[in-house]
Amino acid sequence: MKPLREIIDVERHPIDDESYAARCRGELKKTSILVLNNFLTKAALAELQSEAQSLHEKIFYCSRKHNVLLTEKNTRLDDDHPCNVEVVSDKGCVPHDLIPPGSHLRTIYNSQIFQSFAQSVLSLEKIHPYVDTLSSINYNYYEETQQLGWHFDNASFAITLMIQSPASGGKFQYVVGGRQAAKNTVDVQLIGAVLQNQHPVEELQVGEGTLVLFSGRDTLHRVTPVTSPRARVLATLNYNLEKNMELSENARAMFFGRLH
Ligand SMILES: O=C(O)CCC(=O)C(=O)O
Ligand SMILES: [Fe+2]
Repeated sequence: MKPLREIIDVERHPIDDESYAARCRGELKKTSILVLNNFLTKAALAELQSEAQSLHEKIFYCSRKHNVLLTEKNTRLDDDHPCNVEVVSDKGCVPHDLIPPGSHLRTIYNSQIFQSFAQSVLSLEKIHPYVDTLSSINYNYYEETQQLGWHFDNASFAITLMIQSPASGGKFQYVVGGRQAAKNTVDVQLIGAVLQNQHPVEELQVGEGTLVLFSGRDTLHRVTPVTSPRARVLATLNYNLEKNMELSENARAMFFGRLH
């Protein structure tokens, strides 16, 4: 196993330095999204790219329709209400138990330094791994035509690492201000306008090796369809605010095709 300093470019991103973490926290507060370019070293990125390739035959693909809140249809509202409108998501996933034991993703995920950095940036006391065997670290694969429809996450924050960018399409788009989950409020008008392509959206050009951290529960976001044969491959590092959490059985069945 390589040490963390050979996996993360710590000269560019001194994550063990509290003043650097404070700067990142400020950026996240200001823009709702933190983008750290060239977070991975060149060597680690190349190794993760080949690891992702080697797992290709293990990918479980799922395709589904869902509304922006990822909830059952609200029968008290019309079918064309912005919170009931269905969009399509289709992507592939390799779950945690298939990530090789020596993977750099595990080194990052388990690192106290990385976890402390994430906690500091997110202003959280402590973050915890999932206790089920599938959900903590995932590779996500978006092949040509695949996409993620507009949604708010169930988890309050998301940490992703871009492993392979597609040649075209597969853009991460987002709109700030659509929901305040803590207050149980949504901006129906804004969601409706976004769904009808009548609202400007932010678009991120995410290069390979970039770490993105954002408040997915309160930020409407999507991934546009990949339009190149080169797939979009992204690793997600998934933590919880509470200890001993499992991803729901429904979600595991849907995303991984199995429960264990
Ligand atoms: O692929 C991405 O960049 C975002 C993934 C995402 O939004 C999700 O898995 O909920
Ligand atoms: Fe999401």
